[in-house]
Amino acid sequence: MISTIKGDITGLDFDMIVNAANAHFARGGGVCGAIFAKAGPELDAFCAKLPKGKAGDVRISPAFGLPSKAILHAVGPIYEGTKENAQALAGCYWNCVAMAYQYKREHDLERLSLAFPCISTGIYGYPHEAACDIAVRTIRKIRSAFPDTKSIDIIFVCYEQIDYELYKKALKEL
Ligand code: AR6
Repeated sequence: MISTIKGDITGLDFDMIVNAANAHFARGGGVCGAIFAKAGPELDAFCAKLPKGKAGDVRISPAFGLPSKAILHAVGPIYEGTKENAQALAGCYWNCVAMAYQYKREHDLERLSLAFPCISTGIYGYPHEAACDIAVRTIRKIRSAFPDTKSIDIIFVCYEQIDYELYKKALKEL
């Protein structure tokens, strides 16, 4: 199942949530700030030990004070309008599904819910429509290349009305 809802990703109970992270995996603003605030200082301590990444990279951490099983920290690209930006954003979605699938297998789970925020569309300035298109296309692509990943339910959690409208439309067209 692929769905979209409007809301705060930290206020709902998903098996895994994705953080729109920075390359240092440090506490930031936006959804990153909200996740760190609710997860608590143990998340700062854990993330401080992670190796620095680049756009497209994803690291996993426990969820600490959040109800989820784990957090995936995806480094979105800072928007400059390049092809590399688009590839890195697609990489975030692809790598998150791949890591969630690996976690699901390791923990012998039948299904797993994976909630994404609209990575890069806030502080990092990615245009909403282009980012939505990349997110939905990448999820479709990995599900068709690796049908077993359909056991992961994808939820696009939109904080802003503009994103919610875009995702509703894109998912209807699937
Ligand atoms: N739940 C869901 N989505 C949210 C929430 C929330 N609680 N709060 C904001 N959003 P942003 P970026 C949406 O700026 O553009 C941080 O400082 C927001 O409306 O959080 O990837 C990091 O540490 C937007 O649609 O992330 C990095 O330095 C989306 O989340 C940098 O910002 C992403 O906006 C990353 O910038």
